[in-house]
Amino acid sequence: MQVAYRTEVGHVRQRNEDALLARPERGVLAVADGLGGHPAGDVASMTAINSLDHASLTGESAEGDLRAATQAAHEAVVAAADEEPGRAGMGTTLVLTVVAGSTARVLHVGDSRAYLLDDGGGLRALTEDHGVNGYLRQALGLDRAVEPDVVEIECPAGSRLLLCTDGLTNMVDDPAIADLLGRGDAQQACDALVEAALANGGIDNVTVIVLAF
Ligand SMILES: [Mn+2]
Repeated sequence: MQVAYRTEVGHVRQRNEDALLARPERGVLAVADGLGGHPAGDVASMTAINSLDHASLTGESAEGDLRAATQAAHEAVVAAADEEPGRAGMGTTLVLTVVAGSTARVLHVGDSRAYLLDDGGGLRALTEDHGVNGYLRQALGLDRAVEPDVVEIECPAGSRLLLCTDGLTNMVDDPAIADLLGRGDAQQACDALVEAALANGGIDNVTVIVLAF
């Protein structure tokens, strides 16, 4: 498995409120998007990512382990929000995957997404948005229960798994994502996706992780 990742602030935003976790040696990868319009989105996404990094997840982690780690990350964001008045209401999306061999479990909360590109070029969405950024039905850190969706998928040789924030999907449509995700090696595909988001306006932070099987 080959892994590439990249995050960019884009052309408009002052800060990058996206964060990512890349522990390919453990088979653990994630992206998080601090909520636009909320204070301290960068603190929220980084707090969630740091919590997940310390959750002892591996590629073998079961669905219950992913849910428990996500609940802990949610509680960490809530606790961080309580530390300073300026952080009230902060939150973050999450897409988390653990990979062992050709099997991946994907968990998500919010409107960051995962896609699988098969070796024939077919693109399949693995996530269904929980609302849109700023109007999310659920996100880590908000004052409501978090009920992540979890799927388990097979990633055959030649397939590619994409994790990304809405800074990609609001700028690049699915047919273009399918085309760019299949290009070159994992790093070339990752760069092509990020550069397309920037070329199309780059109005939001953009974060992309590509896993090539
Ligand atoms: Mn975003």
